[in-house]
Amino acid sequence: MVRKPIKSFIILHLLFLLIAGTTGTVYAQNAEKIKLKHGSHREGKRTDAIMQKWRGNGLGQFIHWGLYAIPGGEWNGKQYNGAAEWIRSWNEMPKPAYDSLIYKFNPVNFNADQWAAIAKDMGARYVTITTKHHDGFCLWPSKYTSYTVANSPWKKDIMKPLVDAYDKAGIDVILYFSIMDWNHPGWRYDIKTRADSIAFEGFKKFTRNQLIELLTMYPKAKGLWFDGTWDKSWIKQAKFADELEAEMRKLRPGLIIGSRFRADEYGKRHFDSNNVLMGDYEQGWERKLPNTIADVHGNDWDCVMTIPENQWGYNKAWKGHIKTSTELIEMTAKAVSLGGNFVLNFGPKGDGSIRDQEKRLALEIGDWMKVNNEAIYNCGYSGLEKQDWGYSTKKTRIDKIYMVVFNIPVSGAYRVKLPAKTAIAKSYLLADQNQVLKVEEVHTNEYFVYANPASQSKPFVIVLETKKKERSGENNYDKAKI
Ligand code: FHN
Repeated sequence: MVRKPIKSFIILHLLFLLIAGTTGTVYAQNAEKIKLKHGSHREGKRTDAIMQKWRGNGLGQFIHWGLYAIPGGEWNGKQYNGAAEWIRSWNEMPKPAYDSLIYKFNPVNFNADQWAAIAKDMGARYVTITTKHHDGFCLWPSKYTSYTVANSPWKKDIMKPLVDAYDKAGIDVILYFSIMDWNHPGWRYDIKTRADSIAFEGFKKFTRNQLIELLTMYPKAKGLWFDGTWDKSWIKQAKFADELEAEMRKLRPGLIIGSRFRADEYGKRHFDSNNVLMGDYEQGWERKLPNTIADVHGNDWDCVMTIPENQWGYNKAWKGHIKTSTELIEMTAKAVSLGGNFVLNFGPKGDGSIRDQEKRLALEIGDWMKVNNEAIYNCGYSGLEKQDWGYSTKKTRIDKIYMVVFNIPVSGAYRVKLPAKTAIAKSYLLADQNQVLKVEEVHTNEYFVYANPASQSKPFVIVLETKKKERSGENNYDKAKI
């Protein structure tokens, strides 16, 4: 009788310590937080429908297209290995020669519907297109500079047909925009003198005008993908960039902006001085993927990837390692398994056509996606321990786990460790749901799923339908231990 109140007291006391401990930590963390005017304005992921759609896209396409596609990495008969879209910055390339490429921009084979069809067949659900790369050449007829398509032999807007064609194909468009602009007289790497400061003020107005112009001209675009924001000059513009971001978001509610746009007042980029992500998703995964879920800190993210080693714009000579479709599919599966999207870059030629190798890869990826996209679209981190056979993904709010298999175990037995209180209800091949697979529980919550390895030459997907585990379910191994 006397022991009951004591027990309750202890429980209450423990509960108090627990709550006090937790909130204590929160207060401590808050106390340590730096007061920021221009840091992140949100903690945690966006929850609106537009962002949820973006999150579930899984696979995207990147397009780098501009004047650099005309030389394609070659100048004066010599092929250079650097990234083709950077050719203007090379010593060998005289700047006036590059800038006058505008008079050669006449992509007679450009067909926006064909580009969109290639992306659609590949299974891309969004596309990020360079409206303006570092060279400053605009693929839309901006009224704020003469360095645009309007003054090329082509004369016509490139962005409008692209936005319309991709949108018609059901592919969301994101506008790539380089803040760094080698063509604008006011742009500076750094601001060291009063003259720099005056020049850069003009450049800031120009940048703001162009961004508002883009959002106004292409209202179907879902977001902006910023680049060239690493220079000291831009990093010093925390207030301006923060206000501009707010202005753009007000103009276009739901607009998606990654973490590469602005720095906080201490010059911190991507993550502010309190380590909170700035923008709607992490944009730091360029030509690399995270390895574990811990690497992405609970944020949305996408990975942009080149097919060759480091060429974004069209380079006539693709040297070094060129990725295979299987590698690219594996990167897609890995990205989705870690809660991100995978965005594959294409660099169309100067005449507007897409190189054959890119078309072939897109087709191969598309063939795979047609059978297996259920494991990619609207999927994310499964919570399962990584196994050597490949990557697992999971649909949100549905009890299905997808095992995307890249390495077939010689035994034909695929190890799966499920969370506590979860069991496998049924397992089958995604490509052939009639092939129900044998499942064996070998330890508590640890299973072997058996699939016939001989018939598969491409990556394939095993589906696990899961259910709540019934209490009585002991397995042979556990019995042996008793
Ligand atoms: O310098 C650019 C590069 O040319 C390319 O556009 C990539 C794409 O993510 N971004 C920059 C490098 O980070």
